[in-house]
Amino acid sequence: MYNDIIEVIKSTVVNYGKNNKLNNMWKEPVIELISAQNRKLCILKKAVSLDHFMPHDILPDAKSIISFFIPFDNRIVKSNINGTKSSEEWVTAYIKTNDLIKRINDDIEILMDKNGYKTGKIPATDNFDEEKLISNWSHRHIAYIAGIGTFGINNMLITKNGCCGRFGSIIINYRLEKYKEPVEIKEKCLNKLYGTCGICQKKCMIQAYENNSFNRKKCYDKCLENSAYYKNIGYADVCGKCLVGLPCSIREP
Ligand code: B12
Ligand code: SF4
Ligand code: SF4
Repeated sequence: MYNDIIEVIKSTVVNYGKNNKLNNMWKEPVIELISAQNRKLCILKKAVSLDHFMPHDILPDAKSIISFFIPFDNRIVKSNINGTKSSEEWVTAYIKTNDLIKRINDDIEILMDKNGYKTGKIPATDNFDEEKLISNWSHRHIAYIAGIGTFGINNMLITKNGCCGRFGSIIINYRLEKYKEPVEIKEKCLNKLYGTCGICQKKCMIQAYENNSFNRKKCYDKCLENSAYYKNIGYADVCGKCLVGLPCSIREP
């Protein structure tokens, strides 16, 4: 079953791209499975908020969490470097990847259903409080716990394929025979490691990272500006200027 889960996610990415003629929009996904009883999950209430769900709040009989990262192709990342607006490619990648994640969730549900198991599905985004701008399910904190990456000073989770891409997570009541032993994942952000770099924060044209704290509201306003500008393509509250042209954009720095 483990292999089937990995295969379903990988093939959904490839087939969705082909069927929608998306010209290699994504690289191969990074996937990890952790136990729904993983002790590290207790950081969620502290690091995110007391309102953060636990796996059993989504699926009462939760046994495992599938965490995955879908990296954008280099072409999408490069397209967003210049200009003050997000590129059309970045906007399209956001819309299509959210839809792809929905498809992956559905395909995993079909696989689980066929084998007599249940699935708890979570959307890629838009599951956040409009006032606090915080979600009750943080995909990247789950990915951090699953060992997929570490947080950069731009808040992004940096994976072995960089930070440009999108995360998803799915809860299932299928238990693996054995989960990977938790390993301490090596810090990837150059600023956290050596006090150097810091390019990401300087890229923000509205100074959302001022005074060592992140101004979510300012950032959201910028994302809404892009969303209004590109409304003919679809809904995309994006920006991403502080993710591109960095040593950690497409690979581990
Ligand atoms: C709400 C939200 C927003 C809000 C608020 C963002 C924010 N930083 O809080 C707004 C609308 C402004 C926004 C903007 C963007 N978002 Co957004 N957003 C979300 C959403 C829905 C929830 C995030 C959340 O609630 N986080 C909880 C808060 C408390 O934590 P945090 O902001 O992540 O900050 C933590 C880290 O910095 C962490 N941290 C730092 N160091 C360390 C070390 C350790 C050990 C630990 C445990 C934690 C830690 O501590 C902070 C608190 O815990 C997620 C989807 C989801 N449901 O997960 C996407 C998501 C986070 N967004 C994403 C992206 C890409 C963006 C944008 C680039 C827009 C774009 N697509 O072009 C910008 C970037 C803004 C930024 N620099 O943070 C991606 C992130 C991809 C990645 N590589 O990490 C996500 C995961 C969507 C997805 N499905 O992939 N977003
Ligand atoms: S650009 Fe540099 S400082 Fe910013 S997150 Fe990446 S490695 Fe860290
Ligand atoms: S996403 Fe844009 S507005 Fe938000 S912090 Fe990054 S560069 Fe600034």
